[in-house]
Amino acid sequence: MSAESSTPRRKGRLAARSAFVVAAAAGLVATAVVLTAPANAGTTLGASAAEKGRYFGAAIAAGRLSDSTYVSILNREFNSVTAENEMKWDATEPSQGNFTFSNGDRIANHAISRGMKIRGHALLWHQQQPSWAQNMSGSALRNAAINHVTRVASYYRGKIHSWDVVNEAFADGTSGARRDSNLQRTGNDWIEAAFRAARAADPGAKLCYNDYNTDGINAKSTAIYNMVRDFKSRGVPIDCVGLQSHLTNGPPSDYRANIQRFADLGVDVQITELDISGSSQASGYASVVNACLAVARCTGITVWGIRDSDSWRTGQNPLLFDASGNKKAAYTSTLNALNAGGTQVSNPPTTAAPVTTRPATTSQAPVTSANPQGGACRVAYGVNAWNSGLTTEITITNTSGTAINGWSLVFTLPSGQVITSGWNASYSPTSGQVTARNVDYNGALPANGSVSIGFQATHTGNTAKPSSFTLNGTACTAA
Ligand code: 9MR
Repeated sequence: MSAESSTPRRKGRLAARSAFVVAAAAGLVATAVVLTAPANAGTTLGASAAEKGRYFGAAIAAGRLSDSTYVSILNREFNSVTAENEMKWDATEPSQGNFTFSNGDRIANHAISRGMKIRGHALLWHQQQPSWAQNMSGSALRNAAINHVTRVASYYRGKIHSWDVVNEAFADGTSGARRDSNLQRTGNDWIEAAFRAARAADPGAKLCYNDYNTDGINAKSTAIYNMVRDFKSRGVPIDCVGLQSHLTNGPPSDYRANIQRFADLGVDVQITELDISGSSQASGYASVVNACLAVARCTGITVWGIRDSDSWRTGQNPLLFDASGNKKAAYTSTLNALNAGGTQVSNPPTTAAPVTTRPATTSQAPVTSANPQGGACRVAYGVNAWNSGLTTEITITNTSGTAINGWSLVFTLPSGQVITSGWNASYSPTSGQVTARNVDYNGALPANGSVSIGFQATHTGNTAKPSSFTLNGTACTAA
């Protein structure tokens, strides 16, 4: 696959790091922790990380969920998962506008049934685009990309702890420039447009920028640092930075300092794709854990696979379990470092919003508004606009005091806006005064219940929000 072709970019850069001595500290600190921890704390990666207010996850493949050795390690050791490939663009939208979530759902359902967090990976990336998107450019591609972000994040709304909204958008080397790609050629603002669309679609998910060769302080990580600082200063929603950490022997000596400088910008840091080849692998894993535990905002670590035989780095044996599922020395050093090091996170990572079978339709937090008593419904809406298009997310709350079965929301679309696609409702007509009707799975709206719907539209310069909402004929208040 294409990513493997770039493997050498990650190799040979990192010299062997000095060995770590963790055993003595492990003995001292673990004793104190056991006093307040659950009975099995410290005996698995997930339980030990949880003692420190963090998660310990693995990238998993839906196709391996029928492998009993694999699943037993997964269920025993990890409290977070990332879909290694199943939530990527090519997997979830194989033809334009047709979304397939079956393999992503296999992973999500497994995680949910076991109480594991889910890292969503990845909404936009120059690789693993479906062929139809590879062949697009300009505003058509921008519209398709934002629609993709909106639809996938909306589908998984409430289930995802953190999304990699944009993956690997910066160039290697010393330029500090954006990577050239079809997405980048749609305009430099494509990353912030993606983050805004993701926030509108799933306000409860942490939104991450994720990249490799950014583990130390270098031109590439500094370019990302500058982007995050700019986003924070302009209110572009970003919550976390993912350091992939595909390493040889161990992390760079300024790994912790790099994590800390991102944390100091007010974002979480997550180690998102950890694997380590080389003869210092075991101490390298301990170094990564120690660095993460030393920074309160480093909220979790994900290894990129379970057994060496599951790794994309074929033949390098970079993971914590051997091909038979046995714990390696790297496993032991990782667990010891988790048990020994670091401090409890004072601001524990946000847990995902409550899970629902159709997350966009039920169990939404009530929407606040200036006048919540003022009508039979209230609506909250957000518009994310770019040069020629926009997405609107509308949350409708039934404030009538009684349950509604079957609803129609009528609103006025600003002139020039034309709806091109929508979700969680049917829209007719596509301009002017529009009626959005419930679809088969979300017609029941209990008293104080909420439903979120949305649409994508083209515009000719007027990006105002829709107005004059009525629900089943009664005016709504708008927040
Ligand atoms: O591990 C993934 C492998 O199975 C896929 O073939 C490959 C496709 O490009 O992507 C691998 O995962 C990559 C991740 O999505 C992003 N960072 C680099 C990872 C390794 O290439």
